[in-house]
Amino acid sequence: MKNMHNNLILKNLVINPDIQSALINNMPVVALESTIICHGMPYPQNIETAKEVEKIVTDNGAIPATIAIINGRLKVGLTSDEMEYLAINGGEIQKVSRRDLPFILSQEKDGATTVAATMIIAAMAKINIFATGGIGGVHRDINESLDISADLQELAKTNVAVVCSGVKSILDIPRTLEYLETHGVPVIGYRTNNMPAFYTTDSGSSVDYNIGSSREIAKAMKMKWDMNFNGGMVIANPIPEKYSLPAEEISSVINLALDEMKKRKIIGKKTTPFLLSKIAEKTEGKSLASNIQLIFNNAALAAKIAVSFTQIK
Ligand code: PSU
Ligand code: MN
Repeated sequence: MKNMHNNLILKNLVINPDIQSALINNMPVVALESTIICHGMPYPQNIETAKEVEKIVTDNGAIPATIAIINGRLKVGLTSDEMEYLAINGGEIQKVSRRDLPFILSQEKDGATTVAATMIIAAMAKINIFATGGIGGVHRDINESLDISADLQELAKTNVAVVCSGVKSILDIPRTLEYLETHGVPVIGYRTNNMPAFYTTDSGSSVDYNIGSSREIAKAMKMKWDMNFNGGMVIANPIPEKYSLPAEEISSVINLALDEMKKRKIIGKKTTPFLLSKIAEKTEGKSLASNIQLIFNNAALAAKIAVSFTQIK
């Protein structure tokens, strides 16, 4: 079994040579996801953002590794043609989480990887830091839908730390935090006690630990994994104040989007992309501009943590 697994990984995992050599030489690498490109933002902002994010990671001393599935191959590091292809074909590309991976591979399809799937592939490549915008979570209608993102389960078992701007208030933030606690996933606030809510800096809930430096975060990651505790960490990095949106405005827009989702009976993996695009539409692009800025901010922090992690490893 073990050999089969290794062969499968060798055959299907394609790591860009620069990234591979960086990993072998203990140089810092930051994983980046592709659902955000295909289903999180419209074209051309998606490609512009994806390229700028890679540049920001580089400027902050780490090597970017955008992850996606192309022709059934798990790609760690995309060519600019591949990135352009994903960005242009956005909605046509399947959104891939843990449950989908075997099918996309066996059918040699393309896939946009969620936080969960990106963590899995990053861990296969031995990358342990990942930057994104927001993670999935417990949905507000949990009692009816039982909708809990597979991202949370992945954080419970896969050893990748995820830098994000918290969880959007399309989700039930207190319940998302309870779920993470149950599964032993710590939530670190970067220079804040407040759990950020994506477009705003304070969701009203608290983080578990307020840590002020990339080095201290890297030390906690190392300690967790040295203790053989499986699973990731959430590093919640609040949106820079000047790009945050007024809390009342965004909350009323989110309520409208949630009502519309109910009316249209949108469920399952369509839920998150639907809500994201409705919010962008209803804020006339203001939410998109904030979304882009917070990802930039997360990419920079993830790169700094990756650098610190290689220094103490
Ligand atoms: N939240 C965002 N933007 C996103 C996503 C979440 O603010 O683009 C994407 C991420 O890829 C995340 C996925 O992993 O949605 C979660 O989807 P679901 O809720 O279906 O698990
Ligand atoms: Mn879901």
